[in-house]
Amino acid sequence: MSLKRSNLCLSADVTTSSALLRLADACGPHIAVLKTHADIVGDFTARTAAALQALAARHGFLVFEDRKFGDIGHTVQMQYTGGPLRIADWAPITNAHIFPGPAVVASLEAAAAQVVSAAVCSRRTEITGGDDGAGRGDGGSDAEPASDPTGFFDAAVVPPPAAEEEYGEEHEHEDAATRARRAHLAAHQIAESPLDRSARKASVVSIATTISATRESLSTSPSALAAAGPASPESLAALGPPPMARGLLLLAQMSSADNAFTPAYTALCVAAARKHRGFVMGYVAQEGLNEVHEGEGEGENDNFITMTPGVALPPRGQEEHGGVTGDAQGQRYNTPWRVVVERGCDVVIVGRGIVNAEDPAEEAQRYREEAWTAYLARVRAHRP
Ligand code: 5BU
Repeated sequence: MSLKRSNLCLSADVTTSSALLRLADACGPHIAVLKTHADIVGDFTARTAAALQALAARHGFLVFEDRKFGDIGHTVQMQYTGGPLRIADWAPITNAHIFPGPAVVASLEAAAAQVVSAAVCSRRTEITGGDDGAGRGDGGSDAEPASDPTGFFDAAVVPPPAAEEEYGEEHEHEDAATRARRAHLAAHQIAESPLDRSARKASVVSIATTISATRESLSTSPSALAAAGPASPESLAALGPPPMARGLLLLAQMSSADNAFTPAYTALCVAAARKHRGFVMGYVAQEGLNEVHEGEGEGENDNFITMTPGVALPPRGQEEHGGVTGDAQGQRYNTPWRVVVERGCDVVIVGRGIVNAEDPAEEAQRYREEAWTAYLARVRAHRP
């Protein structure tokens, strides 16, 4: 965030892969996070995910799949790691409700740990084995995406012909990542998806299993910032690809009118977050929920990030007419200043305000400036 001077999350609520990738590429320089609803993208495949990861590494943003898990632990594990979307493979951030009980958090955490360790382990195996992936992953930029986002599919993930020829239906020809993934699926009794099978048939080498390994750093913690100051190609390159880590946001409050979230429920979310500080990175909420204790020995301070949807600015040039208050379907909007300075939120989530703009990149820049100005104002006033 500080490197890019951005606390903006773009909610890329579009229905095709090409629109998603085009938006991600155009707005990428202005955003810290890109939020997806993969299940509204009609042609979302592992290729879309891989292309998204390539863009995330190139522009230095994190991908947040707004899946809103809410089921028993066993089911959410399968939804997170399997099915047609394989969210855990490509989304460093996702979110969950805790209305089924706090076990949902522990279950997602265990699934994430397994996916991360399988990917890191398989990648290490590949590197040790000296495959052509050496030098990728940790800051590498193999298969540099083409400038046309729709062309990313081919450039980013389709392996060279030699690999295609080697690749067949037989499992013994699988690469290490695929074997690890298969073992993981077997351990969870999750069937290989049709997407996998067709991908294998099409000789696109284990896309779903190696995406993370090739597009995320093997490190599970962020690189130290190599440079301060505005983002530049050099400083972003020094940052490297996103670390191979997974984090969870708890849905503690919602933006929609007359929702059923009560203060008592929000308090349960805070309690669950505190029990899982290594996995829960924060909340989707309408206000900051951190408790900071003055002085030593007063208990562990909270350091959770608050990401806030329901944010919109008045149309450019019409600022004096006041803000947009909502849509016709219960959404309620606040300005970046209101949520960041007055309510203590950290990251503003903006969807239609940017997506429907004539020039989404220009509008993203406007939101970014407003939100970052508000963030600096709050931080400089030493407010939590
Ligand atoms: P909008 O176009 O800026 O209204 O989109 C907001 C996005 O944030 C959209 O993807 C919602 O699903 C998401 N959202 C929300 O609007 N309010 C909430 O409380 C939560 C998520 Br949680």
